[in-house]
Amino acid sequence: MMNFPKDFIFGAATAAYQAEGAVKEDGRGPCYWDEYLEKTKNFDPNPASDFYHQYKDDLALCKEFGINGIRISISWARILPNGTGEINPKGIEFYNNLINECLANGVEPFVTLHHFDTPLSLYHKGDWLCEEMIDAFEVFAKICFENFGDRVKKWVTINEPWSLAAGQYLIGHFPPNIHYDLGKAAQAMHNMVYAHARVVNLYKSMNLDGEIGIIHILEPKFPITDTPGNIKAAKYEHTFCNRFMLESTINGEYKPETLALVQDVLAQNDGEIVIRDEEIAVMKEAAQKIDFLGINYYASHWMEEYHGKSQIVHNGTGTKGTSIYAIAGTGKRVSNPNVPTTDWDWAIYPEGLHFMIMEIVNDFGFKKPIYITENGVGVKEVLDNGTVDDQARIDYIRGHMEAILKANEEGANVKGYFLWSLMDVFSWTNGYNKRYGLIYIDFETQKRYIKKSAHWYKELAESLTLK
Ligand code: BGP
Repeated sequence: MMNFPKDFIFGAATAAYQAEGAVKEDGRGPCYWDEYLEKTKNFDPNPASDFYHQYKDDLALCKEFGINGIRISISWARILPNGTGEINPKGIEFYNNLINECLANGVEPFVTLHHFDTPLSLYHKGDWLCEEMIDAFEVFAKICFENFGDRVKKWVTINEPWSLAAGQYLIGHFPPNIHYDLGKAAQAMHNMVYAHARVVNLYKSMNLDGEIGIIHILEPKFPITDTPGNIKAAKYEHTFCNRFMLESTINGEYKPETLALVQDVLAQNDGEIVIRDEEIAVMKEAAQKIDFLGINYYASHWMEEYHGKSQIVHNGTGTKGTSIYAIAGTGKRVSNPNVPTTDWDWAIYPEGLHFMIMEIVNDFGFKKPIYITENGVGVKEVLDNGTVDDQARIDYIRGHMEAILKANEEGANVKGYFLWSLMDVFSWTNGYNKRYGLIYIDFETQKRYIKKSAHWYKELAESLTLK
């Protein structure tokens, strides 16, 4: 039996594009996913979970089920339809109402400014690879702070720089669908952390009464067996995906050995990265000023040495065993026969979350609060008698909660957990059959149904005890 601190946040997460729908309503401008999905017809992101219209009901459910925190993100294109320029008053009105509704229900909003949804005009100018984007992001952030900063006390600058950069320039399943361009991926990652830093410094200069941080996806990499080649592959992946981001955020600069390793990977992939001294100065200032770190954790990876060309096959259908991920200059992800996986080949390994938290606490000496801002399991589910018996989700959450409580006992300061996701939502590259929610959505009727896990979560939140 383990106890949670009294003020622990039992939260659930959403993101604007994945939950709201209403992509053409009330003056919202386009984001790049709209253009891409209209063209490819892969999935229809509209009305997603219809959160734009049903947020009041969803927040009432949060209250009913003991959920005292919610991650929402602000759709940049709802506030600034062209990415820059004129403000859309209807966008401001929507988020004012949404934030007020959160507070009225006793649900603390953790608000993300960028969750994968760059406005179309800025995307076409180069997205995170162009300076104009970074300047525009700062302007957008200021508008949000000015309009919502009196009530929002927890801000997140950017969600998962690594996943976004990898999706756009390495895996290629996010627009602009570029494959194996590690140079662009690394540059975008660095630019995002620099943009984050500018926004942290801006926020702190505004003397608002709140806290600000960034969210990183952190998936540890372990050698599949302890051969020197496998150990090196794990170290390379871990450094490129995790350390590169953690050092830039927590220390405000890259260690020489980290930079050397990243440069080595880039050299083997005809890529390069530009990091300016003035950017590092801004990042160092922000590193002192950030209030918390958000960790998204879903899976761990086991690595094998690899000397071939880069090759990635994304399992977007839930057909178990179809993923391939091998990168020239780093290594290949392989499955660990002792660790269960989801239908999407994501290894279920709570120890990996504990491992990453402790690395941050012990290696980085990070003693500020940590929030687990996403964690959850994607499952194919069907409604049965008005509910879903999602025992697998309960087991998944319990395992990860145990890992968190163990980390806290060992000196970490994890202050909250946000299940991905509050309700079933649109999944960027998987559509609608990969369900994560505590609340089941019938996407035809948009009716909500309570899953078994929601009842379990309520009991946990109310008792503060993990039995
Ligand atoms: C994270 C994203 C979320 C969400 C989640 C699940 O990386 O921040 O937006 O999508 O992963 O991923 P997926 O929907 O691909 O299963």
